[in-house]
Amino acid sequence: MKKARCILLAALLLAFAGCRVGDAPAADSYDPLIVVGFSQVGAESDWRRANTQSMQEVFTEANGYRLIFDDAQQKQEKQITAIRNFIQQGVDYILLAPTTETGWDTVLGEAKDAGIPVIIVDRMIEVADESLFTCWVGSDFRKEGDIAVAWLEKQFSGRAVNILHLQGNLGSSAQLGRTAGLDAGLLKHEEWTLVARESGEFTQAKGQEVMEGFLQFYPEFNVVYSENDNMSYGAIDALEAAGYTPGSDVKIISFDAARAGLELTLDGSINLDVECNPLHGPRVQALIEQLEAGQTPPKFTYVEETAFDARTITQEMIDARGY
Ligand code: GYE
Repeated sequence: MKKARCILLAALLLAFAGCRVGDAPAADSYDPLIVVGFSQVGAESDWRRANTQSMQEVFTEANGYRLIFDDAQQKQEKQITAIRNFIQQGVDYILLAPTTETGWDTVLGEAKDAGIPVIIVDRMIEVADESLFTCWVGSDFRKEGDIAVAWLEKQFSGRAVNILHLQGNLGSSAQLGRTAGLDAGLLKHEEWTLVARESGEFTQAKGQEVMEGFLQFYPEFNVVYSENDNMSYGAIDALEAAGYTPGSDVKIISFDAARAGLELTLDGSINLDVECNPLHGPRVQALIEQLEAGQTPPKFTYVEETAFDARTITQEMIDARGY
């Protein structure tokens, strides 16, 4: 039995011990639910919203859980505060979708001292001591970058590639992996040039703003490598307003494969959308069930992913997806 329930049970027993006949404790003072505190990055993208929804759908009272949800608005300090609050509340599990990879050692040390297992979701963390978290489930972001680069190689086969690069939040695994994939491609191909690179913070508004800035300074490009769909939506708007035809005179590579991203792929504005699956709720639930049963789940679970090419995508493929 986990800590929150133990504390509640102890309180209940004390209440029984001290009360007179007729002083029955409140029926709900023993909490049979598994209490999970989830520190979410924010609500910056379609991916993120689908991820939040997936977690909220699974961690319900009907399923035996009480979910304490915290939106950190893309700020690591807010996540650290949220984790400290979860520790104070004596939750059974802490779920963390981390903003950045580094900076977690102290607060996760506090969770460990309190005996609360920590499950990392989506992005990865870098800590000196890996016993600070129980397990992780998420995507192989470097592999996603490699998929995009392999597509570019095939598409351009030796012709000049001039790339405008919209990065995600700097220091997040999704940014680091997707950028590392592109950097490896740039090293391998001397006919590829990185024209400009800047973070669009994974949002549509910032993606548009950064692309508008690029367009003022860099007229020579034929590829936009945008590290998520929302930035791609913004970039496409900026390109169209400047008279370009995204998907045709500029190839657009995007990541996530959210519904709206796939619709833009179907209509040809995005040329390749590399999948990043946000439906982690059931995966995390399975990990908790294993822990509750006294088993040791795998330390790292990578989700299988694919990519959608504008030339082969169909409406049925879009409809078959849950987000
Ligand atoms: O690609 C982006 C989101 O960490 C995989 O974060 C996630 C990324 C996703 O904001 O849209």
